Amino acid sequence: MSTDALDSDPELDTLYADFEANHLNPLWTQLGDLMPMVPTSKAVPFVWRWSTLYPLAQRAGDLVPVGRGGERRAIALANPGLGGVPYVTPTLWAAIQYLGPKETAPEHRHSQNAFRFVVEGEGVWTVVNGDPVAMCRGDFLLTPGWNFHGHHNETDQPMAWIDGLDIPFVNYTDTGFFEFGADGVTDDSTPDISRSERLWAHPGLRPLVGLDAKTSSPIACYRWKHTDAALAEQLALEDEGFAATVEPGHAAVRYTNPTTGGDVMPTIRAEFHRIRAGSHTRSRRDVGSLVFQVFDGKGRITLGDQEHSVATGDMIVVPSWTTWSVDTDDGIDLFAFSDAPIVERLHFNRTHFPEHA
Ligand code: GTQ
Ligand code: FE2
Repeated sequence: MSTDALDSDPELDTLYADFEANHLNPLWTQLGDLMPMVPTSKAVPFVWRWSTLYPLAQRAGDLVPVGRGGERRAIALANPGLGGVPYVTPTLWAAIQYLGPKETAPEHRHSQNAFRFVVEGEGVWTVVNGDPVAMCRGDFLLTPGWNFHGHHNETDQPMAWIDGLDIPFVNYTDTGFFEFGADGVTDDSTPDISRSERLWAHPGLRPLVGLDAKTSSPIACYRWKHTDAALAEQLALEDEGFAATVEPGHAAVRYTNPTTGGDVMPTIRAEFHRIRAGSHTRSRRDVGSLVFQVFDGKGRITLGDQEHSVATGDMIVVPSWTTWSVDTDDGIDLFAFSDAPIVERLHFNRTHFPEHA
């Protein structure tokens, strides 16, 4: 049926008006928007510079107190395509969080799953269910849903880090709960290693008190020395002629839940990629959205048909089905997180490798 021939039919106009009056909406006038041929995100590819993010967080630190009610001095990356909502993609939240000298962000818990990644600085402990966890450069920390957590800065220096959460997904699905906890933190001690790590973070060794499969990883913090060593060894093995890298000059690891071997949390995947000087990644696009933070080094990331030079701290969003690749003259370390666990669990995952490059 062609709809064009019916365009100036007054009876049809009345039908559409009656649809509207009765809260009905026809498929045929909007099929392309409702069911596009390929994922067509409203989110756009975009880069936030650390040199922009950090000074703005610092100014917030000077002007805005942190405490009960507002809860966190966190400033969300708002994707320019999403109409001003504080979402980096339709499913993911990314923010820079800043805590001044001796400041405390009070305890609370929520359904939303959260992680922290530290690109520079130290001196903050995040207390997760009463377990103080030191935050240091290169560390990847978890706060899975419904765990009480608060943050406190023990030092005379401010500290900033990035947060990733599934806030947009939880809002879209109306699945979120939230509770306030202690006004301070329940344990203000400052151990180098958390109890969670002492129990769980020994390679390939599982405590017999924890043989049940857990929804989220029980490892509160994945320390930089382990991530760095894993990547360095992949590249060293490649040099020695052994198959260890995902592609030439590209070492990569995924953070996993040791009780399942799967992703660290039900909604968020996290990985770390190291690309050797003079190497590049193969162009690809995937269903689901992806965010990078440059941890070290510099390079270029191509997003669709646009190339961006990026350096330490910069954050990059790759919306669903956007072709991307990275190349570097000097070598680059990239932290990455995505909504892949949601996409894969629902069997919507697809990957496409465009020919060329
Ligand atoms: O640190 O608990 O960026 O609850 C957003 C929500 C951080 C946090 C965010 C949060 C937190
Ligand atoms: Fe929180």
